[in-house]
Amino acid sequence: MREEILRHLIYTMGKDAGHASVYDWRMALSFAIRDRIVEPWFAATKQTWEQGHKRVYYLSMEFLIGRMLEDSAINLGMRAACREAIESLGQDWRAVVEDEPDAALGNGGLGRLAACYMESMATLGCPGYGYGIRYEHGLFRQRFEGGQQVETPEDWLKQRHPWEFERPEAAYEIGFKGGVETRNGKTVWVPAETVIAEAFDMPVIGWQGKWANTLRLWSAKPTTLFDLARFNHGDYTAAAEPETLARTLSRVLYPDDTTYQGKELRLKQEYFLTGAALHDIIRRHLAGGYKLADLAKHVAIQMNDTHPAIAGPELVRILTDLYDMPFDDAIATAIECLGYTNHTLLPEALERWATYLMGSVLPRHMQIIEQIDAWHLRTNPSRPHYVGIVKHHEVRMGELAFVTAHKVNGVSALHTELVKQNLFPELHKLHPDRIVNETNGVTPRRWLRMANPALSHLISDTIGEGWEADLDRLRELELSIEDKGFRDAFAAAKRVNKEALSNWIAQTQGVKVDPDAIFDVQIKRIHEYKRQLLNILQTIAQWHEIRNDPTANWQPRVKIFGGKAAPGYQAAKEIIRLINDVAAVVNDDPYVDGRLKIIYPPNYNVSMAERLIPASDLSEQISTAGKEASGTGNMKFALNGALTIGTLDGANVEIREQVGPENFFLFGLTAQEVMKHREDPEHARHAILESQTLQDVLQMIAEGRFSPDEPTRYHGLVHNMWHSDYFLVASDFEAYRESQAEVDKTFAEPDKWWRMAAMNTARMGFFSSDRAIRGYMTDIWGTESAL
Ligand code: DL6
Repeated sequence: MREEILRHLIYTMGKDAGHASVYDWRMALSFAIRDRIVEPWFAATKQTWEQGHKRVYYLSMEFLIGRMLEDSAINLGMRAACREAIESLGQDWRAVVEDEPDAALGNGGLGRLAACYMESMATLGCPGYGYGIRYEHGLFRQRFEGGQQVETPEDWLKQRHPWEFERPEAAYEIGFKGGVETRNGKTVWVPAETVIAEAFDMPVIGWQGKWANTLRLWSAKPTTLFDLARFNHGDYTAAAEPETLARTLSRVLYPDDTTYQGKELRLKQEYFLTGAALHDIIRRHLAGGYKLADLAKHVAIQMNDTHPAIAGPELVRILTDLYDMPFDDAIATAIECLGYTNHTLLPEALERWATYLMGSVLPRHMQIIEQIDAWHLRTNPSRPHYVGIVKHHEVRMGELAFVTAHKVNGVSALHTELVKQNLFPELHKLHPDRIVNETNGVTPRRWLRMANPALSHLISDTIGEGWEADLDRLRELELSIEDKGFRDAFAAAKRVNKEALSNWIAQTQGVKVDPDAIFDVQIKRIHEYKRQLLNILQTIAQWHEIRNDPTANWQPRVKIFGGKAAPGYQAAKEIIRLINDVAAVVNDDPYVDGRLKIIYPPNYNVSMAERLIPASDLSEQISTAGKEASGTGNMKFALNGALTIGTLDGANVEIREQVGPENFFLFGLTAQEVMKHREDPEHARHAILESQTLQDVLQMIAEGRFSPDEPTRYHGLVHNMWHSDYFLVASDFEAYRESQAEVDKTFAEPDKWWRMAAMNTARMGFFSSDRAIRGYMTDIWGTESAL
């Protein structure tokens, strides 16, 4: 490795060791690692061609991959060798690893799931491609100014990206707008605008380097580079217009995962990805010498949420308009190929496009959508009149995805039931075998082996090697849990991580925290349904109690928050500000004397999660029941030995079943109770009147205790708590507080706590993304491992 790093430093980076920066060393190391990936990558691609394996195509607007260097080294079994080599060259391993910017090509859970699934597909030898967009700017960077979120553009591509290969030969023309004509009896879409989608490939290497797949990201380029006539007339800005317009398509990731905005650019991005992917899929299929009638034998296409749901109409268009397949055969082929994963029930997140917009941006697709809708009604005459793809001048993308897919899946057992009962009840009745459940999973390679070396070593020392690819084996740890030596070692591993995190907090946030305190962590997007507000209200209550009785034996706590709010989401931004305002008061309060600290490091991202999760004692999964489709952070925490305080929501339900109810702090209303509660328009007022503590907390906020410079700052928030409180913060407040008291009590009994924590790690095998991908392979894709 040392030689290879030096070779790349000199011949790829053009630097000598005496003048190289950390960046140069990181690049040289990355290229040296990448070299080792290329061979298994070629071999896997070759085998897939030669043996005619069915390929899976995972279409997603988001792939939140984070950093690649250490992850790749681990999967190749080369972390130690890389570290040794780079240190022998006088470089600091962590500094080199941490020099890599996060590839933040996603908002949150949906995008991170796509990244975990790519890694698991490679680990399991499931031949496949991920298709996404190579956003020039990923999710915005977050700063705090006066406690308020400020967004600045993210620019991960400012530096060279060593993990990708540009493929100028893999480029497709993608059209928009224009009209539909009939020429020689054939329907022809004549677009008015075109751009080029150019491929950039990243190899995705599986565990132990046995298989590698491709993540193919599309970048937009203009069809006409330059308007020379305008340039010659001196109109330089206008001359560059075609280029600027085209590049806009892959310029930025939409920074909102919970509200659908109906923006033309977003629809264009969705079609840009989907159109390019489908052309590529068909080209590869035909190049393999197969017939289009056999497409579904060789191709499975997964739509990650409705964002690529234009895939159904696009595939029908390609098959009918370009290859003359009759409509009925085309729709049957499309359905056989396509699967649709639903990731949310939130009505505001369900995509619906105005028919005028769809008809103007994709006129031929609009016709085909209507044709599919009519075909579906014709073949399902009992379909109620209010059900359908096109209703009230809108195209409902959920219904479109449902109708054009042979399987529709939810992402946790509870969520899948709610998809059946509440989201698509009528379509479910018509197609009772279509909806299936595939509970989410996370890759243990990144989220345990890489992020938590201390615990990983303990696991390997206890049960031997190999658990990374067979996570159910963690159950073997249960045999050691009665052993005090093992529990001490488990606690010691956590302590190492907590010390490292405390040092990082001191360096970056300038706050000293006690590593013996409970590290209580809520990291995720800021949203009302995720209820960071409930957490901070309980924190205020705790602060108030400490102040009232400063000499009591309080269990020290560090409350850690992390997460971004969508730039236009005012209510979420107000919660961020409140957390920061409360932190400013609590952290400096001499009465508290360090027993309660609130830390909110800005710009939460994948690499921050890798730092925080292994050091956490308590995982906050406190969404209003029925709102969180699954969650995946909840899995990462429990796997790393944090105990969960949570509601019966999303995958929390299954986590609790797996780890045992005695190893989980449950509180709050169930999804059914939530619906019942909402029937009472006064639910918030009643709940507040029943809790003196909550009244006191709201009173303090309203009086400006945390915003002395502007006492009225949170009047709106407090008013909303009394009079609306859609997410039932007040109704769950007392139950949450009691559960938090139980956490304190349990933490004070280390023997009990570490038994519970170790039990969590031991019983989380089910949540490996390998199990999830195996489920997709059998239930949805009909594919087998090529290994
Ligand atoms: O399935 C991945 C992830 C789930 O774990 C989260 O519970 C869910 O909120 C998220 N969904 C989305 C889509 N839009 N919204 N909201 O990001 O998917």
